[in-house]
Amino acid sequence: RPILFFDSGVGGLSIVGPARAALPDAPFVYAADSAGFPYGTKSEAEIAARVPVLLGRLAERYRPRLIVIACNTASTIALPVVRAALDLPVVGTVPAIKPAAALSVTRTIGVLGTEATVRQAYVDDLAARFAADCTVLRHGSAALVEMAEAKLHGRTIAPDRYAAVLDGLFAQPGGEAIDVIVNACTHFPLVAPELAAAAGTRDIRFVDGGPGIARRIVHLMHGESWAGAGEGVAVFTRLGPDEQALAHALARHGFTRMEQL
Ligand code: DGN
Repeated sequence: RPILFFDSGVGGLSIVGPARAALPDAPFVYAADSAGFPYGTKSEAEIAARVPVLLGRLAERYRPRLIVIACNTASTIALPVVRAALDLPVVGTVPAIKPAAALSVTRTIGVLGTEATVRQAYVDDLAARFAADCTVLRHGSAALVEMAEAKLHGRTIAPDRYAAVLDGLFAQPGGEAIDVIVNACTHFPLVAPELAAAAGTRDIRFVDGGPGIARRIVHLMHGESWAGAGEGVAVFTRLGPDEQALAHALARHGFTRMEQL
């Protein structure tokens, strides 16, 4: 039985990377709600209604041992509803504010996510619990999600568009002092080199939830063994030419079969 990863688009691949490195023999299913993409501009009610239904159907079809919601937007909004609806372990992805607070020297942290994620009370709670002595500035960017998707489709994006996204943090009052940025959307580590280049001469460290989630998965899967060789299936809620165009990027992550839900 596989480990199932879920995101609205290709962002969850940034979680799959470290997870696969930690558990190379485990079979993985990657599920993308391409018909519902993007989540960042949807309402809380829409996301809370949509995600548990899709995960229920996916759980029925693929019988996973574990579900990883590899999407900050869906996790910060729908994690409790999903856990209540499903009878299997569910790991969520939430903004890596705790590791960011451990790293920040200036005690000023930037949180870069979708518009939906950055306005969640969940983020206030994380900031209050783990970064109480820090200034936590937030910026929601739908554009950066689209840019990461475009990159995986093999399209080129002008570098100044990345700089414009980061300015959404740096241009805020106090933003000049930011020394750590939380990539609080799973799409964003996919454009890590572009973001680092856009930060220019600023000394910024970027953190995300991937490594922590990989450790959590290893912990939950402790003692499980797999006979196979880590085969991967990618499943989409809509499987058109746009999704087919991702075949290369998916194959690089070990997903060699594509299916429609
Ligand atoms: N990758 C998702 C996240 O981590 O929030 C959301 C992307 C989107 O659908 N806008």
